[in-house]
Amino acid sequence: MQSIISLDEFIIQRQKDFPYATGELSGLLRDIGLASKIISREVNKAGLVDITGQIGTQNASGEAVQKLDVMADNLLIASLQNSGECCGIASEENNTYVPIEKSKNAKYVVLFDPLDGSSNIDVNISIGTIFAIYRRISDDGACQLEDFLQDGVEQVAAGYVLYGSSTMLIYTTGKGVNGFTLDPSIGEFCLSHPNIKIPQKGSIYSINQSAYPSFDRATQLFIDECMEAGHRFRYVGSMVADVHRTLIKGGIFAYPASQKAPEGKLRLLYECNPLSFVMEQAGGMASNGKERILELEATQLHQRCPIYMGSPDMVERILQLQQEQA
Ligand code: P6P
Repeated sequence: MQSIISLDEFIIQRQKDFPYATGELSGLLRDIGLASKIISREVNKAGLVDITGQIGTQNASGEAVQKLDVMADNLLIASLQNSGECCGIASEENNTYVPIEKSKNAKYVVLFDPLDGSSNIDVNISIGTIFAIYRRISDDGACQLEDFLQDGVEQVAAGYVLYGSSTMLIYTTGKGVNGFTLDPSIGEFCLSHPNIKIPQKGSIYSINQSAYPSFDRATQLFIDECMEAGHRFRYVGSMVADVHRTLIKGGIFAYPASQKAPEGKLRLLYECNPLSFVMEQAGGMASNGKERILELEATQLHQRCPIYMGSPDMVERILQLQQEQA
């Protein structure tokens, strides 16, 4: 039987990569993995709402039926609170950060989008959880806003879970990117995509082309070139799904600025930074059209930024066009 390496085994094996690691980061990754398994179970039965009950009602066991993104948020918070390794969290579902009192002196903070693309659940399109882990910079005691407003280059780990035809967890700790597929029959994430590397060139472009008229000239020229080159157009409308396809097959995913969204739509801290960390660790690039995403200054928890990410050849071309049009 081919040897199965579970996420837990892999994390413990790789802990040796961090000589001073005290196992706290490993514990956090395991906690996120656990929460993801439960979210996967709930997402996969979302279509059975008649059996599980309408949102806001009580299900057969008398539990309140929650919106899945609220459920995912609560699950991740509960899992991270139990871990004892996290002193605070920030998420798309909470206006401000949430200190964790019982582990207020812990070393790490976690930011996440608990269920990105959740509007796609009703039509059974893949959705995802995105997470970023930082070492706190404030002194011991309750975490501070500064712990969350760090540049993307300071991330100690980041990744995503894709709830698709299978559930996959992909993460990096700065030493490459590895992907794990959930085997529901044993309830384990198993190493399925070791050392993921994005193709240098790509022939798939993923941008909401319906917004073409409101894009800047450089982006319009880039889209024109993609069409002239005969590139394939793929756009799921779920960032984790579009970025994962880009990572595996090559190409470019972009959510540019537009007249309607001058700063773009996607959030820097818990969407763009973690996915850019993964993309760069897989040999790709991620930019806002002028600067590296991971070096953008964070001033607000929910700030947005334009993003172009994927195969270096394609990202470098849009950067060249931006420079020419500046
Ligand atoms: P649009 C989903 O709502 C999301 O936040 C991302 O997952 C996705 O990439 C983007 O919005 C899609 O936005 O404007 O193209 O529908």
